[in-house]
Amino acid sequence: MNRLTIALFAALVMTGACAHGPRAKAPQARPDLRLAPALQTLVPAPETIESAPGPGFTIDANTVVLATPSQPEVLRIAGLVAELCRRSTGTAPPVRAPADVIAPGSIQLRLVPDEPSLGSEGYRLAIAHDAVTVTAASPAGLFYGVQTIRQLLPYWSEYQAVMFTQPRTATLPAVIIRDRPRYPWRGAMLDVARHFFPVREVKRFIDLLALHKMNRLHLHLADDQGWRIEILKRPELTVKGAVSEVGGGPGGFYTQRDYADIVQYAADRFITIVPEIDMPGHTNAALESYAELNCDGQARPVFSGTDVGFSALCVEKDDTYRFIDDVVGEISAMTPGAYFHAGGDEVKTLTPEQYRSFIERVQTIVQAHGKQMIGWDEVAATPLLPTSIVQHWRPNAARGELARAPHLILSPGNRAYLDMKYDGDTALGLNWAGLIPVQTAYDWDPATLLPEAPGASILGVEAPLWSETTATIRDVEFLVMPRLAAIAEVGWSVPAQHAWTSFRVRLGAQGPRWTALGINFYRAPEIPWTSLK
Ligand code: TNX
Repeated sequence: MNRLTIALFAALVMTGACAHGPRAKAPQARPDLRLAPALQTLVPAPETIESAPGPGFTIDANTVVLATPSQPEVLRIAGLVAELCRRSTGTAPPVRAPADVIAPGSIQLRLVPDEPSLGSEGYRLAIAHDAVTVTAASPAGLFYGVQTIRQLLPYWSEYQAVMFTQPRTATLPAVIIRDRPRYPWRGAMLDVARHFFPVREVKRFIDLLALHKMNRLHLHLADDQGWRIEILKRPELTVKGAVSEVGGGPGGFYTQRDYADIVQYAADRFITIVPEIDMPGHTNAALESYAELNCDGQARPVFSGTDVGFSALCVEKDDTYRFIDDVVGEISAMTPGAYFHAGGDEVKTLTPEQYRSFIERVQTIVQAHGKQMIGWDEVAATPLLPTSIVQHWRPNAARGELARAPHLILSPGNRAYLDMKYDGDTALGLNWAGLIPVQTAYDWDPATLLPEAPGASILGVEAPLWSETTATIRDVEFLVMPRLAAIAEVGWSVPAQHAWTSFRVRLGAQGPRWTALGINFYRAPEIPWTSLK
């Protein structure tokens, strides 16, 4: 078998080294050019790909999908495979129970819980002439294997209502892929407070994460401009606190039913929702709704600007902690994931002592409701429980404090902030952390970003989208894509596969797929976008 890495192959394609690059090093193994389409369509890059002999697997009218009927999750994922086949060829293959011998023409999903080498999210995808097998130790691993198959299928498999005049066939290349994520935390954040996004738009955002094997969606559910989640014990939050947004638009909020719908949609794609209620600052919407949360007992007026740092809950009052207990309690009860994000950023009106004792109290409340507390990197100044997580965002945050954090999520503002402009001409977005062209979002290593922090403390990466300048999901998509794909690869792919020359080609190959999905992505001029045929 001819083994090679994506990085090697793409570097060869880019430089033309194979044929005529005088300064190019001789390749170790001769690349098998039949692999080109497979290698160039996968983002994030898998751990290893081996070319397999033979012509690949053709999906046609005889194809069947095999899944064990007693495993409902596997059966559900088999349904996704059948749907992808239908969109690729016009014919949906039946889903059947596997027999003892692998039937020719089958795509089989195999759950092998005692296969330790695959890890809890890894998979093995073997594509041969007569069969395709996805093997994983968990349903999540099978799902990621299916996302890989999806990126190997023609772009038109992203159109939902395909109707071909003649049934087509689609051929998957003969390969063996072994793949698993580098980090367990591969997330994005959507700020639904500065501008509100209805449930169907949040689902669209979730779809982008799923396509890139990301597994956390952090929802920034409250800020100065709006409170976005129904709390039954505190109804004024959504009566008074939800009716505005940046620029004075109507705002909005998720009912608890809406939230459950989002949680389920995400869970179906192996994505954990991480709810955030930012406190003690960024709380004007709460201070509008309940006068007793203010030290002077006066409710605050609605705010639809973009300043930060002016609002704070009254940290000396018991009312405040009763309020926090109600909010954390209801949200935690609705959230199956292990985390509650308590914000903690940009507090300019409290003393360091007030801030520290507030965070310690909140941490205890979060723990009492069975969750791990996450806080923005300002919370690293507070003694934290061993379960607590610090989300690094300020490029100049105190390194010593971060090194002591029990766990870290990396969202460096100058790399991972999806709301920064691409370049000086970008109309949307901010620039306080600098301009972030695609290569800047891509070319960094979580393992060396904070040299003082122990490697084991790093859970992974998260890309936040703050929505001061994005009023619709179309605006969000423009800032997020393609940089979300860059951060996804930083979080998923092993360092040996990390290479800009490879990534930009594979990214360019997403153009037709993203177009078919209707994504309003930024056509970064440095990316060789494949045109739609
Ligand atoms: C800083 S990042 C903030 C947000 C803003 C963002 C804009 C963080 C923890 N706080 O309040 O929306 O910058 O980029």
